[in-house]
Amino acid sequence: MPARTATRGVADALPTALARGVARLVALQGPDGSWRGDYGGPMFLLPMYVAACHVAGRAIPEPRREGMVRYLRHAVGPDGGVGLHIEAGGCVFTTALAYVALRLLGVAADDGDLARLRRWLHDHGSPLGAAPWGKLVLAVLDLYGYEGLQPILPELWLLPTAVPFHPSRLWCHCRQVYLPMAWLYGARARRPADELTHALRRELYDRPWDEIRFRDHRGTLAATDRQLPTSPVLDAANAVMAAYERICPTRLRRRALAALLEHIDYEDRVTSFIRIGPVNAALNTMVHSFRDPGGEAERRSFAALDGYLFEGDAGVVMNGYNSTALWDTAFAVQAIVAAGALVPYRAALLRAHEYIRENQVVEDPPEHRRFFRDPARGGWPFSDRAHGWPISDCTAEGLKAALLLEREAPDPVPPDLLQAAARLILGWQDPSGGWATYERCRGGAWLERLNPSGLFSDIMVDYPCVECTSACLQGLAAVQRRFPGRLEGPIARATAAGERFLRGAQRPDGSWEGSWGVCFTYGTWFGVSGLRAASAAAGDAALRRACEFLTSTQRDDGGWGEHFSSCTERRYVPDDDGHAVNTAWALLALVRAGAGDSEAARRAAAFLLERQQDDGEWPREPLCGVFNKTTLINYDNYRRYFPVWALAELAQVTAGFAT
Ligand code: LAN
Repeated sequence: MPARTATRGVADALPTALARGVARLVALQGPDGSWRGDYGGPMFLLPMYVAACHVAGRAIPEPRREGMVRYLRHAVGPDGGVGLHIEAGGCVFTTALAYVALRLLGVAADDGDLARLRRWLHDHGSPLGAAPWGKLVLAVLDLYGYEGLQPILPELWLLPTAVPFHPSRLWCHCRQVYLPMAWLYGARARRPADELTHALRRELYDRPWDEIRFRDHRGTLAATDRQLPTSPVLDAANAVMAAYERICPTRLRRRALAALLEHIDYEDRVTSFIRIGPVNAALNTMVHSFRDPGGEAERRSFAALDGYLFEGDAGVVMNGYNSTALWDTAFAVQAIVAAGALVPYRAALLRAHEYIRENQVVEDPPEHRRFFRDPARGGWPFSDRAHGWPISDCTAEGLKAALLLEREAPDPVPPDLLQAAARLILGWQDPSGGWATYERCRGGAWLERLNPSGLFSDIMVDYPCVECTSACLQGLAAVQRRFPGRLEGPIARATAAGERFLRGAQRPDGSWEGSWGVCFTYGTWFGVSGLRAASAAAGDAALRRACEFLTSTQRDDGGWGEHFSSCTERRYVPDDDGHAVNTAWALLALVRAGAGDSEAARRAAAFLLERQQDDGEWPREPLCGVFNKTTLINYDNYRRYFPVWALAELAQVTAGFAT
């Protein structure tokens, strides 16, 4: 019977594939016990770094400068523009910034790539139509007039926190980006123009600089840069703010700018100058350069910015975070342990455990309430302790990985800190039963109508999502197993509410929509895993429907390949080819939903086995990380540990599989 034989074939091949996959993973472990990888993709980051260097008058040393030029050249797409992310078609925001960055990095205006970029820019209406973040960076470089920006009012930070649109209610990434933006805008910070500035003004615009009436272009937005629906609420708010800006008393502005500086300094201090992310890392650096050129804060800023730079195959990129280390390490550990490789790779796993232990946050940020920060003790960030911002799902994955190795480790995470992690997770649960990313959701979804970015969806508040909810449920379940009787009531209540959230988020077709990966395969893996952690039985109707969704989207070759437009269109869009990472998520979901011995699971495994390279990893694929529905980001290690993890969990349930 062919199906039987095939099942045997897959089962027989699993041990070698797993051994190769695990050996490769272990070979890639860093000296500090962590895994980390390329986290590039968004195309606005590197130009912001280059702009910060220019504002500070810092030359970028070779060979780094050359690597950046190489990367920016590589980002020029077939249409001659640079996209919001490396796989997207051109948009004015990133094309204009890439152009300026290349010129600041010393490339001559008559260079072929620059000529193409210029042509693209002029065809799309010049930087006058760039998304607002682009206009701000250009304004700082004196390549755009501040009067052509929609106001970013510093005074909003002086309002009582009870005001429903107070900045403290925003998603922390949005809040921390608009904080230095408000300072730069409020202070009209501008690097003095020089010869290169004058040349750039001529190159960027299709008419003489002196003839441009920037004031008329506040609302100009090129079609390529418009990802959000138009919003009358935002238009009205902009009109009110523009009227205010004309009469704003100087003393009040001065007070507001001082308040912003206090918040900026605080963020710098509690993150060791790393900052929450790459955008405020670059912008806070600019603020320091204007405020105290050559000073200590500027020096520390650049030292920390170095951590965001990553030397990849295509050149030097600026990563979307200071590293992926905690996240990658927690997953790599779980994959290796699932593969049954604890014994042969004990030493590697113990080093990983040490990384996890040493990078748990052990103290709350000082005076955290005054600066709108949550407690952090017991949490894990995406990268490392110095970064200091714990995230709900990173905390849960750190906790799960730490618990997996606890009995092996000579110096495990103290029980008190394991429980602190659980308490932190409990405290972050939203009234909806779900979990958001860094904080509980603090504001209404209506705030999205005030989203000023033009480009990024869902940035205004921290929305509960399937991934974070599932990870938190899994983390809490692991803590409950480890400490029976401890936090029992709170964990049981949180689990029941979390389960309700997940059931409510499942779509009629059985899928879950992901927020941070592409897209329904990712979400469905988390949806299924979360329900299982909340004790849904194998025959549960929600799990059955999830399997139906997965089998209905499986390709003839056994794999799944999901196109990025799943995220923008918010429905499953198949790609032309199958992808190992999507297939791994789907296979993990099938196995956990109780369909490990199905034909679908066997065919998924056959797909993965077939695609594995001799070196044990899987080939590079289209990017499969995403944020704010619009921007792709590279999780380079996903193709190394997710297929291993999926095959390992399949091996555990495959009947007759001999270890
Ligand atoms: C990240 C990186 C990690 C990621 C996970 C932990 C993987 C996810 O499960 C939850 C969301 C989170 C924390 C996340 C959110 C958005 C981030 C911070 C990023 C994708 C890295 C860069 C991105 C950030 C928003 C980029 C700056 C752009 C803005 C629109 C502010």
